[in-house]
Amino acid sequence: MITLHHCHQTRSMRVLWLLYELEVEFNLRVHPFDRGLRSDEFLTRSPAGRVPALELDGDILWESGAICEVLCERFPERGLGRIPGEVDRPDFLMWLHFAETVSQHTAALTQQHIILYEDHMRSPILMKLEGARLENCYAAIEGRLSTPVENRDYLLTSGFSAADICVGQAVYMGRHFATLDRFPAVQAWYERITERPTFQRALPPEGAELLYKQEFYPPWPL
Ligand SMILES: N[C@@H](CCC(=O)N[C@@H](CS)C(=O)NCC(=O)O)C(=O)O
Repeated sequence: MITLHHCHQTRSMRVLWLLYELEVEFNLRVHPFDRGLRSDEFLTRSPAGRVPALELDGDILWESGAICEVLCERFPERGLGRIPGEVDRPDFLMWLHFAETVSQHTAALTQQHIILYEDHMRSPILMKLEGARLENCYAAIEGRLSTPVENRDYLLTSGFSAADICVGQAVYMGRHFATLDRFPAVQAWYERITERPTFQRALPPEGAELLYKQEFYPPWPL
């Protein structure tokens, strides 16, 4: 049996989206994004108190990139991974894990804009820097998606994969702090992949407590 430990709008959403794409049965345990993640009970599942954590037939896994790789290998039928020997394997690993490069900047911005709720705690320099570094990541995706390859609709030449899920979800989080206005290829790709019903199912349900209460957090101070 599979159980995903999830907080809305966080990195665990990429595992949730992947599970929906894989069409496998699983239990979903939604946790509030709060100190409960540091409880003794939760730390037995994720030793640094982070989501995602995945229970998989008696094993416990954490780290979203590793979880996505394991799930793609465990359920190969939907073709969302690329196994060793496949031509796109190196690009698959590189792009799937690039999601974390994108997300580290979003995590820093989330801390600055949301977790640190008093102005004197915030750093305008850090916010500006992290916003620029997030946009550098968008530029890398833009470069990839603009590479002249026939039918370059997805990150991999061989088509949609878990790499699009991981990076797409990282962009979903990032868009709360940096828009895609200057990145037309990323914008078109983002719209394409988030139209999928599986992405829509991975969004927080109506009325759920959200991490991002605003759609966009403008650079601070204004
Ligand atoms: N590299 C890890 C990062 C996990 C992570 O930091 N998750 C965040 C949510 S996006 C979290 O659980 N934060 C809780 C906290 O820092 O207290 C992964 O990709 O799974």
